Amino acid sequence: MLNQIKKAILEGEIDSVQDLVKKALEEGTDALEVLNKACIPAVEKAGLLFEAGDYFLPELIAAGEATKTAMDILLPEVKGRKEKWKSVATFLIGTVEGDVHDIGKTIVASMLSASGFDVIDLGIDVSTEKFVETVREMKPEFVGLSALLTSTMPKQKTVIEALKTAGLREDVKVFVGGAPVTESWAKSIGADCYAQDAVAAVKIAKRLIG
Ligand code: B12
Repeated sequence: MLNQIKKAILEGEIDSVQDLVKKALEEGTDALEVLNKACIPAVEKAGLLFEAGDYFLPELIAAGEATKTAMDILLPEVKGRKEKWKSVATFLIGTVEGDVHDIGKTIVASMLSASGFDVIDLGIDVSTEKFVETVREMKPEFVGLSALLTSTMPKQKTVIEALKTAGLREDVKVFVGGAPVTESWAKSIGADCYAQDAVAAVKIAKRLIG
């Protein structure tokens, strides 16, 4: 079943993806297993095929859309399992300006929410000003900046600098993430934390609030 889901995502077959994911859940497969063992590997494979020139943009878009269709079914299942423990912490998250990738960011947001955090998801292509304004208004404990393109990674630094200029930098812990982001990049731009995936992000954020 997981292989069939992978295949359907790679072929961008939204209707089949919907049917197969529902069927997998009905058969008792765990939502996170479907996500981690079928959806993420499939969309990553689409990236490799795109890189190799075997897929063109329409195929990459179709695979992205098919993944999102699967996530629309899977993530409410994950979120629904909210841990009893309720955090007092708010996590503001978004994909930086110029970047429309949101599959990974949305998984991080859902896992944080399922783990008891109050999550404010600003979505994609979020301007630096929007991040700063929202920090000022909502006073979150954490800010997460997602970037999937090497050309948009510098925006993570821009947001950190803008938070400093606004006098808000000391009030928040800044997390950075996204496939091209590394621990050393995070250090070099003055972020507080780097997490390579959603599980690590939850673990680190929980540790920071004790
Ligand atoms: C799907 C996809 C798309 C979809 C996005 C759909 C969507 N709604 O997100 C579409 C088709 C729209 C797209 C568009 C483009 N894409 Co694209 N895309 C991808 C692809 C295949 C998968 C990304 C993904 O979802 N991965 C799965 C998720 C689960 O992983 P993830 O995002 O890394 O997230 C995990 C961690 O990184 C981390 N994380 C993520 N965010 C955050 C945030 C925080 C705070 C933390 C702590 C952790 C964290 O946790 C997540 C979960 O575990 C990648 C290839 C790849 N392997 O990354 C290319 C890729 C990123 N895209 C690429 C390119 C070039 C583009 C385009 C420029 C193509 C074009 N010519 O137009 C456009 C850019 C549009 C724009 N302005 O943003 C390149 C980037 C190359 C580079 N060096 O910058 C890649 C690497 C493909 C390639 N190999 O060439 N893309």
